[in-house]
Amino acid sequence: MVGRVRGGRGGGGRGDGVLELTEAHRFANRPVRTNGTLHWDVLALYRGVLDGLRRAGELAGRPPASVGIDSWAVDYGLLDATGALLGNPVHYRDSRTDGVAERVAGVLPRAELYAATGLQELPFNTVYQLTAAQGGPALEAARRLLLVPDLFAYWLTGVAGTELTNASTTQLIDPRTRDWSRPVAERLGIDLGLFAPLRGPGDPAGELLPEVLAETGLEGPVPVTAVGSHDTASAVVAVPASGPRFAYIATGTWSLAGMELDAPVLTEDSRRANFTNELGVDGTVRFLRNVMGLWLLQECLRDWEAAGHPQDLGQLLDEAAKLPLLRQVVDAGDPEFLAPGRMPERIAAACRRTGQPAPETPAEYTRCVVDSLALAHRRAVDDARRLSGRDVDVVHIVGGGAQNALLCRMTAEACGLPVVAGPAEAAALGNVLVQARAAGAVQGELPQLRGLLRSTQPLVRYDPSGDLGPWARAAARLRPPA
Ligand code: LFR
Repeated sequence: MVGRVRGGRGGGGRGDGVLELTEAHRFANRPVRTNGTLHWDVLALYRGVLDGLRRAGELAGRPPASVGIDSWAVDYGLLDATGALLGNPVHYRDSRTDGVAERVAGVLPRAELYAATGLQELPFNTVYQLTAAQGGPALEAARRLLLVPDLFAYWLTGVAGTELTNASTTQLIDPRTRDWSRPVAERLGIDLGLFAPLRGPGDPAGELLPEVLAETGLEGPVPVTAVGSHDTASAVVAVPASGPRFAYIATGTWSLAGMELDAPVLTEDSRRANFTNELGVDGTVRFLRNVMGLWLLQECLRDWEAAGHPQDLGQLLDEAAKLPLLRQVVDAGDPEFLAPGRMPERIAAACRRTGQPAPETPAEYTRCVVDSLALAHRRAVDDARRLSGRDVDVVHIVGGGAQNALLCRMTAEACGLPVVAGPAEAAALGNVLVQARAAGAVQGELPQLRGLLRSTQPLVRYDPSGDLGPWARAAARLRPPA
């Protein structure tokens, strides 16, 4: 993405600012399974980054004023003493972490781990991945561990750092001090010396190396800026909220649903509700729950295509919109849907297990996924309000799902709150805004940056009808009263 940003008069957000994104290059991210392990093809992705930089320079007719990188969280590459990559990073959806959280709980009880790190238990948290890798040759040989966006930044600049918002997803950061939790690392035998020094969004992260300039045809110096390198942290920057009483849902492959807080919530209630306290830009906390997201539908589409029945997503959503509401729902927060493969079959089995008819047609599956996501959004928003003690007047949906009108409408219905949808490219916009601010092109705190979003980005509002009964009844199907 190439961003052009200029703040409005007096610090941005007054309606006369400029914020434009141009897609210079888009590339596929196709995981590869070898020898029974699911990997990220990071060199292919890095190739995509280099091609994107070249294209961005060509489009703009000059080198970028700054480059910033964000990606998904938790995963990492290991480097040896010479800086060479030790094998392809393992995908968080790989089964190597099956049962590991349980083992870790035997060493460090869940309540203690949560009180120290505030992270929801997801099987793929970096701590569990490192525990699974312990004793293996790669970790033995490793001298450096770089989270995925930091790995790309290292290849671009030769400078190794650990960006804080993404570091907070490792389960090794104390969200109160916003620094490493040494006691947790010690108890779990994790060497914090593997991590490069922490840096925060807006910090300088080096300059493009001569070899990168040569490869991309750019003229240096080109600075690289640390952003909210966790894509969700960048997406939350781009939530166009006008006041503090909002919830957000960053939808895409995942739905990350929750609230922005000033301080973490580390209570037992919050742990049991599986709420996370990831760190956000400008000292904020992203208090949210991971919901499976449009992955459920993406995997169904893959399955139908592999079976020789490719489907058109737009058409499926149109048909699904005409089907009856909430005929069947599954628990979209359930880790049973995490791994790839056979998604329609797994959804059908989950329906039958909860005494509901299995969907039959692709449109019925689509309806089931959308309703299930809306129901999970409702639960996450309600839980976030209850656990944080803060009220909510509006739900913002950002990310790719903001373009899915059925999902936005159903989320408004399920939550009984207005939904404001957009921007769809939230992570890219949040990334660019943090860079622009570091470069002095815009000024202000998150409210000013969000003002600039409101005055420049198209947003769509969905108002609820107020009939919450069907949603409460559908929720009870998944969680019958004890
Ligand atoms: C979204 C995301 C989520 C994280 C998951 C795995 O892209 O970054 O926030 O929990 O991917 O890294």
